[in-house]
Amino acid sequence: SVSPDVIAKIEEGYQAAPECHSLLKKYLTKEVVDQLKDKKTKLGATLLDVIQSGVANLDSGVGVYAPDAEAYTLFKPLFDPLIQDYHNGFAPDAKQPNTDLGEGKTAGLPDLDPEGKYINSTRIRCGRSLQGYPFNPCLTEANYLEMESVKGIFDNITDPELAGKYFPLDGMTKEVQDQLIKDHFLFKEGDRFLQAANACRYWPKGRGIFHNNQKTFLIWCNEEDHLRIISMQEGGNVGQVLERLIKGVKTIEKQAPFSRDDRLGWLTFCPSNLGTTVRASVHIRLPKISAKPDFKSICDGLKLQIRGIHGEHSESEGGVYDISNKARLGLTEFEAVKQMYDGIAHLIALEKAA
Ligand code: ADP
Ligand code: CIR
Repeated sequence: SVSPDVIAKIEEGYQAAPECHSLLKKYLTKEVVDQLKDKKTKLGATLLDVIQSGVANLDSGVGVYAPDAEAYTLFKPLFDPLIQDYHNGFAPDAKQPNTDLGEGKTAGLPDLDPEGKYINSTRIRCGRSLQGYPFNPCLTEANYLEMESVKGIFDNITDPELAGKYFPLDGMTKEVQDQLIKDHFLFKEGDRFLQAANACRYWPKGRGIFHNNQKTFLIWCNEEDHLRIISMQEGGNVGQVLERLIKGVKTIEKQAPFSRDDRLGWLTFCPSNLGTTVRASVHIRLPKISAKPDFKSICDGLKLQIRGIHGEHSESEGGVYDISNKARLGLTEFEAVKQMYDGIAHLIALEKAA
């Protein structure tokens, strides 16, 4: 059973949240606390593991993480309404459609900015969890090291466009690491949301990055998710970026079994990434419309999310915004990319007209 000490912390966490605007705050009601505070997953995770990041970081947008796959069902009374809110109304009885990455459809996504006036770069990423392993807070040091051995798969990536090398974080010079972060290729270090979720233990062990020579195809190992598979390049050619991602995902999934849930699709540590796990983004300059007070609500209406130039929780610099699809669950991978594509086409048309 759950120790009185942990229950006290859960109750304190509930009390401590009044001035914040996270989805955790919105859905962690007294009833939910009372219903869930005594529960433990088979691996021993409690409601405290779910909520502690959002309790420690009152500026969280979401505020919860799933310590293991079972948490999504055991702590349903918290996760279900939160998932429904984040993912555009995905109801408790809704089901993620079958995977459709968009093979054969990428020609329908011609360059969004052929003159190169607005878009600096385009990136599409997806996450995957290795079957048989829980998420960060439940992983042991030995697990991290075993899981990093997926790097063996990376040696079998022979397509000349994708082939590259794995660089472990452990032993990487600070200089190389900082440059990779600055250039938007590598995950940052010391994310306080992940740290408070117990997701950075044994760092940098088991963490690393694979990339091809051109750094247009990259795979993150054991940061927030077991794997993040990324395709990116300069300019606005979304079709090309997606084409490369599809090639990469298909190569890797032939060699590693990934965790998929019938209802929630591909499983991830953060509920905001469930389903397709796809975040398709552009780094874009829209000086006229982004200066207007209704810019955020226009993006909301187009189901787009705005981030700063160094990713989540960072600020815009030089008028460049990271704009992506917000929802990842309840639609196909191709539809998630298309949501970004259509929304950005609309924003560019507004900018031209302004
Ligand atoms: P994720 O996209 O994996 O959820 P972040 O929002 O933290 O995580 O972004 C990770 C990195 O990817 C950051 O350095 C961010 O600037 C970079 N990035 C995101 N979108 C683009 C893009 N369209 N072009 C270039 N870099 C990008
Ligand atoms: C937060 O709640 O702000 C962090 N835990 C990150 C949540 C993921 N954000 C998102 O919008 N996909």
